Amino acid sequence: VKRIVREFELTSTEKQTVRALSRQIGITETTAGILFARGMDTEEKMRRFLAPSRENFLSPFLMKGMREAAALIGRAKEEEWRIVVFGDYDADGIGALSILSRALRRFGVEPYLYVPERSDGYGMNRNAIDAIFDECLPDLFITVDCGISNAEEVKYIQEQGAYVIVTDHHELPDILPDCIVVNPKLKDDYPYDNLCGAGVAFKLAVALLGESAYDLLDFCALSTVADSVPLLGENRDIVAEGLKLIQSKPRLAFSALMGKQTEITAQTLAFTLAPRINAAGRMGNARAALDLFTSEDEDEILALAAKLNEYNGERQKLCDELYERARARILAEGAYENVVMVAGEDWQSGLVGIVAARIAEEFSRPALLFVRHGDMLRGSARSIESVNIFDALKNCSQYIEEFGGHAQAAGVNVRADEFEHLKRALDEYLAAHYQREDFLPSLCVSGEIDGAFPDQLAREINLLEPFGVGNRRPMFAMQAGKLNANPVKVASPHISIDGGALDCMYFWGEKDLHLLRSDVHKTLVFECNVSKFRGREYLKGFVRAVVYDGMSGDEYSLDSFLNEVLSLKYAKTPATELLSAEETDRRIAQLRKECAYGLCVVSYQRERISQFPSVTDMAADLFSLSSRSIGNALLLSPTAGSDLSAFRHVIYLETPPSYTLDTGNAHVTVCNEYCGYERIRTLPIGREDMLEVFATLRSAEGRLAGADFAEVARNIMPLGFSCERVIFALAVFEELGLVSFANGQARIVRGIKTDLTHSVIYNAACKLQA
Ligand SMILES: [Mn+2]
Repeated sequence: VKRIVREFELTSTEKQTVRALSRQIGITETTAGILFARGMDTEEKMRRFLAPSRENFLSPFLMKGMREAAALIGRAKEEEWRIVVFGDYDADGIGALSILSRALRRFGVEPYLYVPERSDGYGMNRNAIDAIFDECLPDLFITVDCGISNAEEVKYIQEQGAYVIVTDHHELPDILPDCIVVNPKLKDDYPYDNLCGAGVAFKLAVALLGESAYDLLDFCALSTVADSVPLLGENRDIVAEGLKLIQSKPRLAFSALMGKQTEITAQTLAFTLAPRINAAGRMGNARAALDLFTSEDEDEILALAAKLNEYNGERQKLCDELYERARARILAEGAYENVVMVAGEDWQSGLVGIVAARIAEEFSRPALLFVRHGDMLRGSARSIESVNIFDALKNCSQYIEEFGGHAQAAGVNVRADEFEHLKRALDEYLAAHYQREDFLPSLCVSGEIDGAFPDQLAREINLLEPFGVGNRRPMFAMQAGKLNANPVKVASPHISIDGGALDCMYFWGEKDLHLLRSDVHKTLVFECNVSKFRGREYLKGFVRAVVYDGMSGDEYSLDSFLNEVLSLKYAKTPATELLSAEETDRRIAQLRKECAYGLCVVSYQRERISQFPSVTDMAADLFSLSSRSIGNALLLSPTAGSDLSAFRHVIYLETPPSYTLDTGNAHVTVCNEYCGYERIRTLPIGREDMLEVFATLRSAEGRLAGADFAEVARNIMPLGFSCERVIFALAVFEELGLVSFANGQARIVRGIKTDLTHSVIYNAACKLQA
């Protein structure tokens, strides 16, 4: 079950403030509310946010150490020192290297650039320093996007007679390097702490060159988005200005990476450009990305961009494989704790972070993926928004050799023999410090829309761009009943929803098609976009999720009956344990008390639930599970063939019409006191009964329209049969080839000779009636 949470709830005083601000600025109250919730609580802050600009840039000299750094570089130029810039292998580090190297060259010094590869580890290390001294005997080391934790290495460099300037943005360790340090997180007059490494390098570039360094903002924008720092404050100004630059005249390196994409937004930076730059480092060739961004040779740029595209394709493929392998192992080992932890022998260490993020989202819990190196496990932790994994690790540090990172992501090294201890400790810590709701997959909405989507609001949303961390594109909720939903074309997994208040697209919405079309009450969670076509503006919704309210129960009875009938086609017989209602109820209560994961309760009738006190407080999913998290779930009227194989317990509240669900190795329990197919059991299905329906259907040909058999039955209600009879007959006749169903229309196929006993559904139904 997915949870809908509101981005903000305003008190009545806040509402008044927001209303006043919305009038002063001339924006809708909804937009003003969103801005208010994101920290813009005065007119000035709101106006500044709505018009991001270089005018808002802060002076680099407010940053501690900046003047000294610029002065030392000035001296280095005078005295013709050899300078090394030492960076990092990710898109932030590469961007920072590109910015500072270009700025230095323009300033009049030619730097030697060093980018470590992932296998060397993050930050400075002695091997790299030795190699650099061997190669060019530098007089000045400048770090970008790293160095703040390298007090020892800095000392080591100084001992060899070179100066060091550390520029970084990471959290300050207890012991700072004893050299010139530029880091916005230092206590200084610089009011904004959230620049990325490239942002700090950009500030140094401005300190050296003044505003002529602004043509490097494209690199800075890319790194800012890639490093997942919040897109508020100065970062927002940087990204907005960088995007303008890329939109007006993209650098060849950028346009080559973008391929056919012409529209560029913060999303393009995040999902097209940054992954390609990062792919180079992940595939063990960060140097290629650096060369791409520092080269002036057109042919070389095109060749390197092609190479990065190739790396990215390879990276995607390897990630998909690693994900499948990790997921298979997780399911085999069972994911029943508040944390998902798994280790592999030959997994690629450059990819485990990406896959951990995917696993964390799918299972809606923090995920830690490790690669084994001898007795050590080196891994990446990724968390869900509501859980601070860094604090959790800190509290379990007695089982950890080494870790570092922040609330959402961390690197972790543990001894192999501490793996289980760490897992248990994390599980217990998370259970003690978080609520159950924190682990439910949630959707954050900024407002509720009923009726048409306001045009002004839609246009204002565009003013909130660029979107990213800390400033998400707002999602809205809309209540809906039965919807006109169809695949965009035959066999497409994408769904379009027409009519109603707003035309919507739902990518990969196939799984919810049944729910969308049925009468039950549900909530659509969607984003709204304005696009221009031939001078006209069009509003379109993009559905991100459909959430069944878990309550309404009587309107889907025909859809549910159709599911029951269709399930007869695929009967299996798993080993089951039969229990009385009382025993079933006790079992469920016990399992739920023991663990929040791994139990799926299945019922074919909503009304049944009131007979089991152990489940009445559970929110239900209808037709199919809305999440893959394996949290304890209640599933109503499951679609035939639904995959429940990840659960360890599946409990039916009634004898099901057939065992059609994929329960894998789960322990299957059935309450045999109730019947889950009462309607099939009492349906008139004698030969004569069936022929009667068939004759009538034949005479009604041309009127047999509907999205599925349940809807066809509803549409021809006046024919004098119950809908259940029509649904059952259509399903049987279709199986026998007497009815074909396509494009929302059932047709009678003539000239077929067959017999009812050739229908699996029919035979199964007869058996249920016997
Ligand atoms: Mn960084």
